[in-house]
Amino acid sequence: MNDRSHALLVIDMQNDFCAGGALAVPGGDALVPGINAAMDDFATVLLTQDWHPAGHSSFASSHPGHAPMSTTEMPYGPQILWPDHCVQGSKGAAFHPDLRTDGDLILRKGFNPAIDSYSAFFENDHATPTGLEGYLRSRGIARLTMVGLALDFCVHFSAVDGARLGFDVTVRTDLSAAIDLDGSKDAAVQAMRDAGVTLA
Ligand code: VGL
Ligand code: ZN
Repeated sequence: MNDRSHALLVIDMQNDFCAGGALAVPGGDALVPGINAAMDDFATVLLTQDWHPAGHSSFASSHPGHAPMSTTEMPYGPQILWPDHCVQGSKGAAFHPDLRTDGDLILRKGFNPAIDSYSAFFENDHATPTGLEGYLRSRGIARLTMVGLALDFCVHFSAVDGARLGFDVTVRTDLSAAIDLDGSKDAAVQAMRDAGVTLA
């Protein structure tokens, strides 16, 4: 493959989502060699990085009395409260040390203190754009293959938003892993299928 209109989007392959991290996704580390190899197949490689300020509103620690993995109501809808993770500049926010980071773009998201951002396209209000759509369109990219973490959160919402925006989206489920909170993996797979995402 060397189709310039087809990009690889590597989502949140960061220490906090890997073994020993604050929000470790089972099987996260094991994806690194396959993702590095997949980068050779694409003319354009983009990476995202979850990038929260300390005290972010998605952290349970910012909501006294709320346990990690509980859900609260935010002005933009329900929000799962996570353990503190991917704090800007921390080791946990850095990419996995073995991940290739020689891609064209690193897109940071989740830096707005008041709004979480699972999707690479929109914050969790589903309205505030990250700018990725414009970047892709201005570079003539129409097809996206997505890999990384977590299948049921950031990959899921990025894939659904990408498909809704008209991109041809494939998720490599062999190069992605799920947190799987209360059936979130099955629900994410269904939502991606319903949105027209190809699961490979
Ligand atoms: C993610 C939960 C919180 C992800 C990011 O990358 O899927 N999940 N922040
Ligand atoms: Zn996050």
